[in-house]
Amino acid sequence: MIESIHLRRARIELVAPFRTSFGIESARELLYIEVSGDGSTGWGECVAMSEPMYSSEFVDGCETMLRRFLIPLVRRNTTAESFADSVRGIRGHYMAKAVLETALLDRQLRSANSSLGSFLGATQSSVRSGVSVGIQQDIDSLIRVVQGYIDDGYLRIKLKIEPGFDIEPVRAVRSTFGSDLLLQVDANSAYQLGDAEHLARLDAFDLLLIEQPLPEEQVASHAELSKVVRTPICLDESILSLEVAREALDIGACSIINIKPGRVGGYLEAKKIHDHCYERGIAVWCGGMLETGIGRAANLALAALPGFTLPGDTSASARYFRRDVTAPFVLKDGRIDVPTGPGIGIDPDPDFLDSITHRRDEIPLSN
Ligand code: OSB
Ligand code: MG
Repeated sequence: MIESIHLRRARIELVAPFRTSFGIESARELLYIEVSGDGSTGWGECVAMSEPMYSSEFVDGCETMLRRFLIPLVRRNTTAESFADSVRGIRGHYMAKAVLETALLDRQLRSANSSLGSFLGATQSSVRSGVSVGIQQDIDSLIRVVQGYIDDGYLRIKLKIEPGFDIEPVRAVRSTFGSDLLLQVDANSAYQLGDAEHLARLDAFDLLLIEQPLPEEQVASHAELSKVVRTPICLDESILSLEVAREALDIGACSIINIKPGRVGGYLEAKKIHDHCYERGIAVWCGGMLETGIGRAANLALAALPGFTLPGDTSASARYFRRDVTAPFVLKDGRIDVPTGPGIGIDPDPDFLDSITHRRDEIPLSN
């Protein structure tokens, strides 16, 4: 039985500013939901960023959604599954739904002494890690940053690109590190279909994939683009549900999917997308949203499912933060262990978390 729900707001500095085609982040605004009952507390971490630049969601908007529409749906006997059913009529707001569903799921799994990995169907005890490299000032800096990550042991490099920082940086990284480096790019929607010939120049560099070249809404344009560009197209922002994933694959808009549980409303939907892709033989990988240890732990459980055949953006804690809110996730031979304890399998350090928290409110349950 659920006894209480708390909403926590915190902020943590990144080790280095992270620049993408949509903006620069130097700190992560955090929203956690804590659901307690039967002696366990379940945790959810909201993936929304402070501004609506990656997607239409943003963290203050998620807080409003949670307070006004989502938390009021929770009863003492609500489960992650019944919550997912009850929010079907609410359009959008996937990141707000996901944080609460995840906290509910974590609590019920902790109470049942079952790990998120075994609940989801994980088949691997550790996962291969890639790293997402922000846009740098110049190519020399980019080469230095990539070298550092390769030295750390990352098994795959993803370069953020935008018009004006694309062909030459990719060429430089490929020629510096050689043809064995697993390399891919992420445009975060920065191009238009008219840029197809330009993007086709990336075909020369043997990339694993191009992630989300065109705007979120332009799913069909990605199918057109894929007739001009030979490099596989992977969708991130566009994939908001199993239905979109199915249709995108049906029309040839992508051949690979980046699954981010927060973007699709939670781990239950993320698993459905994985299962669908697995049946169709479509490769998936687990994306990231600069999560702290709470969100990272849950992503690692998902990334351990058998269809996650490409290294994910599931990097080590040290890639993001000087100190994480949980015990740090570390890279061992390019891999990170999947937590095995009940629920997400890890707890935050209460004193450190409190030290970065600026607000924590109990939200009364409806009955
Ligand atoms: O598009 O994958 C993305 C971070 C924030 C928002 C969107 C994206 C990203 C990343 C970094 O690429 C992923 C990570 O390391 O967590
Ligand atoms: Mg992306």
